[in-house]
Amino acid sequence: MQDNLFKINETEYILPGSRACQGCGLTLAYRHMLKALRENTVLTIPASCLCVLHGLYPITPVTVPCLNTTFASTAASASGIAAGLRALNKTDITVVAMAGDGSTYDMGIQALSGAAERTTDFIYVCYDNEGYMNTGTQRSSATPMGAITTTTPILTKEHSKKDFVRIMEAHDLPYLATTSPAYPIDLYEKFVKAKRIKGTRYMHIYSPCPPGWMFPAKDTVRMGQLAVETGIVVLFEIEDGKFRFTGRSKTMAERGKKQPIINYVGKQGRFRKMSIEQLNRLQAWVDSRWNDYLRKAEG
Ligand SMILES: Cc1ncc(C[n+]2csc(CCOP(=O)(O)OP(=O)(O)O)c2C)c(N)n1
Ligand code: SF4
Repeated sequence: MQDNLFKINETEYILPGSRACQGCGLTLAYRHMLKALRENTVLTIPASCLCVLHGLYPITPVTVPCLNTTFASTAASASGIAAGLRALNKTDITVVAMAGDGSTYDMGIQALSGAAERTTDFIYVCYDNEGYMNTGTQRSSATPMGAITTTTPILTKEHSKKDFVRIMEAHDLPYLATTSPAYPIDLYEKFVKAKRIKGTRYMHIYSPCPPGWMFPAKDTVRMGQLAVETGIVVLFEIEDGKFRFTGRSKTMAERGKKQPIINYVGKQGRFRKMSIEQLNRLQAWVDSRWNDYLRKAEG
């Protein structure tokens, strides 16, 4: 993939006036995702920060049609839309189901897994802000070990983040990619590619969240960059079974270098009660995954 700022679609699909927080990583990613997918896109979303961003009918800053659904039925809802469009012989419309990590990792996994096994034709997007953020930062199975949430108020989260991307990898999808709003061109190009492919495509967006992760709103992009530079977030794509690093992660893999995880967790208030033992465990978790991906890239 070639970095080229000039080929990004100039049309805006989110107009000024969204109700998301200042510095929201999801909003930044969503803007570039819609630029890549363009007009002929129909969305289905459950309750979430994304739902709040969309606002209440008839006032919304988003210019593509969207169906609100329930958490557990997000992928089933997309399957229904895809079947309806097929019946109408409308083959040029991209169906997108988009949900947070709480909705995806915890509540929507069974409908998503079923649809993926049937290779239903839609793009599933999980924006991972590592908690139930819309309702005030409750713990999800995507919350990293050592983070404070409102449902882990005294002690930090003890268990490691569920590696949901690997669960989706096991479905042998035609296309799967991880992205970050801190690298918008990488994100844009992956969505352009996903749009062209048929079957179930899975896109993961790591979305820094200033209030939930407790960092200043101005630092969203830097936080996204640090996640990648420390290797806790890895940018890659798998197309027809072939794994490849992309963007900054590719450069890091080539140079054999990544930053220590303290450079990332030390900048977020949610990790302020993390013990040294947890920090070491998190570093070991990051190193182990990074080495697995290096092996995968070698083939
Ligand atoms: C069945 C049900 N339970 C609880 C809620 C309340 N609720 C609305 S949004 C939300 C959080 C969703 O978390 P996530 O999917 O991670 O998305 P985010 O809020 O982080 O965008 C919850 C619990 C609901 N709408 N429906
Ligand atoms: S809580 Fe986080 S994810 Fe939700 S709108 Fe605010 S910044 Fe975005």
